[in-house]
Amino acid sequence: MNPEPLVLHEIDGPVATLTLNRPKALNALNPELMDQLIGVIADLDKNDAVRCLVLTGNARAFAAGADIKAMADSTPTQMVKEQRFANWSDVQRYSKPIIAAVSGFALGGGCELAMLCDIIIASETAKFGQPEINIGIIPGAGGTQRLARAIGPYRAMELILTGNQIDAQEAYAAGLVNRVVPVERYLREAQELAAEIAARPPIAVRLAREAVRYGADTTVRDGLEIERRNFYLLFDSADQKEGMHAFLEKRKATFRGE
Ligand code: DAK
Repeated sequence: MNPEPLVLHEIDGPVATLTLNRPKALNALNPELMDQLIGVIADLDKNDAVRCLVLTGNARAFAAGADIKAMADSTPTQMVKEQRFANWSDVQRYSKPIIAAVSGFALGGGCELAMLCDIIIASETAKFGQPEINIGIIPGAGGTQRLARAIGPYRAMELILTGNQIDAQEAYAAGLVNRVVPVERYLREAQELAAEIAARPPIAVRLAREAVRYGADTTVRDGLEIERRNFYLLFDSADQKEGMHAFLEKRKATFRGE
């Protein structure tokens, strides 16, 4: 019998929900789980019917970080040979937006995984932090960079040097999360937002996302260049013609992703 998948997924219309499934280990992110996660994202990317993804854990934990047991006795040579962690950035590589629906712990690699997503919806019980310092390491999947860009270098520095956690409201005030909702609602809220995005023209969604993402990593000047090119490119899409003519004809547009 096959073991239970470490990442479950279900598709509801244009929205796919991916659930990290190691609840007993607070969804600690071991290499097998990350391989499965990237595999599911890559498969869904090829499915044109799916337009937006939601990534979640459970009420107690989104993910409490990379699996400490799996790396405690590792050597640098082993990590190089196995290309350990090399696939983490693939979470961002594919074309569809991903909304993180976070409840409970999002720590270390768990916080970094949430930050690899495009939007973060938090339950009131969510806790974010980069506690790596407490186990003798530093963040390795973007914590020192993405967190500093999201909440500012001073607040990020405090979190990274102390390893302390912040709650959902603090994360919201700092700009790390989009919305904070009651724990009964966080997943539904993310799925509803995903359905809203999924109703938009997919190629425009894709190129808008790409422009925002590239822009976050480059100069304003280069970012503006990418924005302008992507803008021009959209005039080759049927959805642009449909969107603008539907507006002029005072009717609702039907987007086909072409
Ligand atoms: N790894 C492995 N197991 C974990 C875990 C983790 N990160 N977090 C929790 N668990 C396991 C616990 O060992 C425990 O297992 P059993 O003892 O029951 O077998 C079970 O989950 C429940 O945890 P606790 O008993 O500790 O539950 P509590 O409610 O008392 O505490 C806690 C919850 C979240 C405060 C605590 O579990 C905790 O402090 N966990 C560790 C948090 C942490 O230090 N996270 C950072 C890990 S380092 C990179 C990519 C990523 C990374 C690095 C590089 N590259 C791309 C290069 C990421 C690194 C990290 O995330």
